[in-house]
Amino acid sequence: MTTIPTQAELATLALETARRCGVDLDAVAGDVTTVSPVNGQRVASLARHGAAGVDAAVSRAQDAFLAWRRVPAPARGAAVKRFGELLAEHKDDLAVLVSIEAGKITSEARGEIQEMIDICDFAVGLSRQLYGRTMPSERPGHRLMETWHPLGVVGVISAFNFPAAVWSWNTAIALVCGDPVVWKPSELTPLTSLACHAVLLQALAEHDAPAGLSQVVLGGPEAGEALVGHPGVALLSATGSTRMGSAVGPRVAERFGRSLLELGGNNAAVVAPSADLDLTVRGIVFSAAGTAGQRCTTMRRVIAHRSVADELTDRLSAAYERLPIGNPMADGVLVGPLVNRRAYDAMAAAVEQAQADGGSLVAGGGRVLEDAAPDAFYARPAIVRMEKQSDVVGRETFAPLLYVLPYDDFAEAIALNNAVPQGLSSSVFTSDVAEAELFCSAEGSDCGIVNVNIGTSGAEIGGAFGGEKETGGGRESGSDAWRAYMRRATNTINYSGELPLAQGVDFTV
Ligand code: UN1
Repeated sequence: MTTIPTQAELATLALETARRCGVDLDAVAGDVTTVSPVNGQRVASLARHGAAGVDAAVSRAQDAFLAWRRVPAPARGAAVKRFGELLAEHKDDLAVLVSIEAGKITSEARGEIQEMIDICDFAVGLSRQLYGRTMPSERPGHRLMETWHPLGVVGVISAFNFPAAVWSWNTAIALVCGDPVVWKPSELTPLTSLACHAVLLQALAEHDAPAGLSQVVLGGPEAGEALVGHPGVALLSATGSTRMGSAVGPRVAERFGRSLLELGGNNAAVVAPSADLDLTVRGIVFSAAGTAGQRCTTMRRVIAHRSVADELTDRLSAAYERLPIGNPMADGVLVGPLVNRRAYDAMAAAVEQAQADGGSLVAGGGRVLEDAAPDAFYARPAIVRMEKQSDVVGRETFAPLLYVLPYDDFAEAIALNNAVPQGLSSSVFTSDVAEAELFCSAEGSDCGIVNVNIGTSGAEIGGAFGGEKETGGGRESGSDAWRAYMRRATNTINYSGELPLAQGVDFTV
């Protein structure tokens, strides 16, 4: 058991760390109290910029756009390169803030900052590779090509669980694409956002970027709604619950804006009889219990062949027994707190419902460290054996709660994997090449992320990140996700001195 830091210890550490990253705390002081999930106590009191703040920020960003879109993309990349260097210098500080505000263990908090450094590297390379295509024209003496141009202001709404990295995926790419960013971070993680932003501002200032190119607006739903509805926001990138996404998507579509939605997941692993169980157990435990079950990619379901389901469950339960739970910043701890009481209550209610549906709780569940941290919510990661995929299994409970379901043939396993409303991430553990290929095929998993012999979480930034169905369909981060941040112009250039019309149309006057 580890000692839980006191209110004064954590608050002092958070404020000193934020200051070291360049945050002007006086400028953001206010009366909205933020709390650390580590001890459930006050960290800071900060301002709320709200809807009026959004208006002002978007209008500054629109001005910045006019200047930034004229800066050559590789020069924009140079500013992002500097951002990556400064992130590396501040890696430990930013990770401390992520731990304090999101409750992540140090290794995962550092991983989140590394993910930011990685996306900067990616974006710098991308700044020289914003390729358009050329196509053969059907007309003589004509050239047909496409050019990608900066799009406009990008609004980013991010969630508490990746308080830094998700913004950076959007921002690093948006900046090289020539777009300003207005960020509405989670209300639960304001200091992390302010610190990340202060580091970016330093990089931008060193590269003479226009004022207002990157802004943070602190606030609650009213600020989020203002950003979503603002006609000056060309692309709205939102990460959060499916409920939030179903409000955001239509609202942006109504004004013909673009949205990029990264919503809930209900990620499963199929475990076949030929799976290497040592590797499988390690893969599942990281994806299901890591980050205290609070990633959108967290594994929430295991669909195990009936012949291995008992042994797998026993081995998972034994591993769960050994999971050190406690102060996320202490050495050796692997499971930190849930974000708040609501998250714990949702987990407890889901465990109860699953049992009422015929499931049996075989590991974990329940609260720990209640005496040491009465205002914080540390939960024992839980495993529930289920015979059937009932409604509660189809819902995303944002907590370390893993359902284990049996299957008899592989087609049934694929059907179970796909039989939920969400479509973010999925895995198959197998040594059978045909099963692995089938799972990855058009008839296989319907998710945006489909893995073999690795868990559902912890994706690298180089691939496009996102999922289908209720996950929202957006793609962020690597591959060609940058295209969402630019507009495409198709150019037909006539150097023939004649005017032949396409499709052989004759229009001679
Ligand atoms: C999220 O939980 O919103 O693949 C993002 C992962 C991380 C990103 C998660 N790279 O788990």
